[in-house]
Amino acid sequence: MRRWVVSIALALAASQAAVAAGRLEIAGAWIRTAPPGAMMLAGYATLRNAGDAPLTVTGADSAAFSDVSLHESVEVDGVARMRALGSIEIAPGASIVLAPGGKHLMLMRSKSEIKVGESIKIHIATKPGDGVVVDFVVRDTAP
Ligand SMILES: [Cu+2]
Repeated sequence: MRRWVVSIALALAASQAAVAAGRLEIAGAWIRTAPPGAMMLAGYATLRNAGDAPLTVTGADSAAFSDVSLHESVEVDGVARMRALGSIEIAPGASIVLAPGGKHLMLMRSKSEIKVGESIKIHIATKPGDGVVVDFVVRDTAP
């Protein structure tokens, strides 16, 4: 009887530890359409840390693209430019919005034609953890 109680307590502790670690939730994931032959596309979503420990988004990858990276649009001397972001830290309970004109996923050289309405899987890598795989829907406008 005693042993059962101990193992149940350990199982509870383990599941609580899993929740305590950073946990990424993604909403409204979409990819903006671009003219045929475009070398790059951009992906947008809201990334929320649903855990109670800090979480770092370290990058992203997808079988559908040659390269995926975290970018930010910035204005330098009145000219819109983009710069690569190494990683993004998200505090417990906080959200980061990837949206046109700001942070985004830069999707380089799609391996096949990207069509409106299609869903494309992108893996968002996190530390700690294995990250999450999210379906990004290809759309002309924000959801
Ligand atoms: Cu970019």
